[in-house]
Amino acid sequence: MVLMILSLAMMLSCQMGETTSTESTKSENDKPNIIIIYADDLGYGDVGAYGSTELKTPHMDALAKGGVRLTNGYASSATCSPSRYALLTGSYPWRNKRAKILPGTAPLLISTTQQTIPKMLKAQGYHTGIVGKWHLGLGSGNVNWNEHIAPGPNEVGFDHAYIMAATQDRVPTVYIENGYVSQLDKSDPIEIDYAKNFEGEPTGKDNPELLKLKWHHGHNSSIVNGIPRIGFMKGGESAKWVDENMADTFLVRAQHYVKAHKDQPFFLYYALQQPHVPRTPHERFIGSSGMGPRGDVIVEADWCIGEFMKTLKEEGLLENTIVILSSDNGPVLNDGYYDDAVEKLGSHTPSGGLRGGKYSLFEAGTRVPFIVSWPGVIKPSISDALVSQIDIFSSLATLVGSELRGQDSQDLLDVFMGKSQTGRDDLVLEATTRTALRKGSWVMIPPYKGPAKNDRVNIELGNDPDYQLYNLATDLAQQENLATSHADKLDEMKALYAEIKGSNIAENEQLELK
Ligand code: NG6
Ligand code: CA
Repeated sequence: MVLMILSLAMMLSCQMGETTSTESTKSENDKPNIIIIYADDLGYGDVGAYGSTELKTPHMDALAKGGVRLTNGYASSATCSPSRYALLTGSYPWRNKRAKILPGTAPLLISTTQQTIPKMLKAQGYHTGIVGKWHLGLGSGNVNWNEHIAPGPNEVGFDHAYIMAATQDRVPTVYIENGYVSQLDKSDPIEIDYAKNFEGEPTGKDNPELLKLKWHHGHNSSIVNGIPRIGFMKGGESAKWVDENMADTFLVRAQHYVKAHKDQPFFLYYALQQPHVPRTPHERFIGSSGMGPRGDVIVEADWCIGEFMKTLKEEGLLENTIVILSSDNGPVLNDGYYDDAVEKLGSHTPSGGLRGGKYSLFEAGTRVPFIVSWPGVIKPSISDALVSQIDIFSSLATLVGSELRGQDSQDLLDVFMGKSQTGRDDLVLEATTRTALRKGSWVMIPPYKGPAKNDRVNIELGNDPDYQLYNLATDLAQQENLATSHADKLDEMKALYAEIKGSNIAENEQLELK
C-alpha cells in the first residue's frame, strides 16, 4: 500500500516535470552531512574504546569501531572557551587574548568578520546548526537578556542555534534559541551580574539550607534548581532550565534538527554538556555507572549518542554522514561541587594514564578522545597521527571543495579519512593561557611561574621554574624530564616554539631564548 502511494507520487511528480525526490537527494548527497559531537571535560580514558573498562560507553565505542580512532588527537586547549574558539575558527586560541574561560556575560569571542566552519560550509550549500553548549560569549557587552541577543552563533555562521550561553554552572541558566531566551515571560525579566548579587536574592554562600548540591569551591552565587552557580541572576523563572532534563532537551533538539534538514547537506555541532559540573543525570541514569554522578552523566551522554545515531539510521542518513566525536578538554574530578566524583571513582582512570587533567599543560589536559566515523567510506582503523581539532576546519574545507583555510588549521583530510598516517609535524598546546610545544614525539614545556598543582581540583598544572622536555614515545606518562640530558633537542624545540609563537609570548612565560 505504502509502495503504491509512493510510486503514484513519483509518477505524478515526473509528469509535472520535477525530478523525483530520490534523484534530487542523490545529487545533493554528494556532499556528506557533517556532525561534530563535542563532549565537555570527557577524558582520554573515559571511553571504552580508549581503554576504560569500568565505565561502559558502548555507543562511543561503536563509533570508534566503525571509524578512525585517533590516539594522538588534541583539543587545542585544556579549557573550554579556547578549545571551542579554535575548533570553529581553525586558529590557535593564544592568538586571541580574550580566549579564556568566559563568564556568562562575556561578549562574543569570535569576530563576525572571522571565518568559521559553519560559515565555510554555508558557502558550500550547507544548512548549519548548533545544539548545546556555546561558551563563546554573546553580544557586544551589556547584553539585555530580554531582547534579541546578538551577535552570537547566528552571526558567526549558524543558521539555527539552540544553546546554553556559557556553562551549566554559570548563569544565565536558560536556553537561548536563535538569539531569544526560550520560554521567557517578559513580565519577569532576567538580570545578570557577575560582580554583585541582587538585593534579597539567596546565594549558595548564605543559604546552604536551599541547596540540593553543595559547593566545594567557587559556585556559591545564585541558586537555581537547588544548585549554586557562578554569577548572580534574577528573574526569568519560567525560562530556567531543569538540569536533570538538559541531556534529553539537547538530544531532542539535535534529532529534530537532523529530521528537519535532512533534504539538504547539513552541519550540526552537537555540543553535549556532560560530564562538566554540575553533574545532574536524569533519574533514569542515577546509579547507572556505580561511580556517582560523574560516571552516570557519561553513561547518559553515551546513551544520547546512541539515540542520536539511531535517528541518523532511521532517517537513512548513516552512510552519508560524517560524525566526529571529541571533547573540549581533559578530565577533572572535583571541579567545585561535592558530588562524589573522587570518592566513587574506584579503579577508573579518566586520564587514561596520561599526566595532569583539565587546566594542565601535561598530556591529559588536551589529549582527548577523537573519533571520525563515516560508515561505508572510512575503513575502520586506529591512527597514531598527530592531529588537533584545529585541523578540522581546513580538512572539511577540502572535503567540500572550499578553498578557505583556518589560520593554523592543516588539511589532514586523508588522516581523518583513514587513508594516511601522516599528521602534523608540530602542535602548540595550550592550558589557561600557558603554552607548550609538541613536535614528533617530544613535548617541551617552557618555565612558568605559579603553583605546580591546583590543590582544589587536585591536578598538576605543568608549571615548573625550569624547562621540561619529555619524549612521549618512551615516556607517555611524562615522568622523566630530559631537558638537561637532551640539550640539543631542547634548543631545537625552543627555537621552533619561538618561531611559531612570534610575539604571542604570554606575560607569565619565563622564556629564555639564546
Ligand atoms: C572554572 C570553574 C569550573 C569550571 C571552569 C570552566 C570555579 C572555581 N571553577 O572557573 O568549575 O566551570 O571554570 O570549565 O569557579 S570549562 O570546561 O567550561 O572550561
Ligand atoms: Ca570543558
